[in-house]
Amino acid sequence: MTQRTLVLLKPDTVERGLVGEVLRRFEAKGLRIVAMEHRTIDTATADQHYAEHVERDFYPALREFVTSGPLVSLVLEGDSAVEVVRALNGATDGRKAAPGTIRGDYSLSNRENLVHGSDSEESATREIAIWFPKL
Ligand code: 3AN
Repeated sequence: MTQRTLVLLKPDTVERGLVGEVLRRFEAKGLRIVAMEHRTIDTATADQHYAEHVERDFYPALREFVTSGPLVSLVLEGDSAVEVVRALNGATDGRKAAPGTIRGDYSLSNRENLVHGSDSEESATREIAIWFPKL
């Protein structure tokens, strides 16, 4: 089942020079990049993207972080792309994520956890419309 999913390489990935390494993993898995952009987002875009988390106690710090510098947004396409990207990303908390996953290998935080991947096909559709309205 070919799917598309929205991926963010968050500001920590860019800051740490890990964009190439993270993209390499997605591409090596067989996922295809169908759109990609390097940009710094404003708080309105962050609130839209994280609409389900805006009221959570951790959100102010998360918003501060995702707007703190450039990130890379992209759309990946492939068989079961939503689930496959989440498996490659690993658990939300980098301290608990399994070795071999992106977060498990490179993150020691549950906020600065390098990557975002849509959590369902519905979320992917919603998020792709926010980040790449022309797709
Ligand atoms: P995931 O990105 O693994 O789908 P979500 O959707 O539960 O995780 O959370 C969205 C983002 O919010 C995470 N990527 C992480 O940056 C941040 N986050 C989630 N839970 C916490 C927490 N308890 N403390 C700080 N940041 C969190």
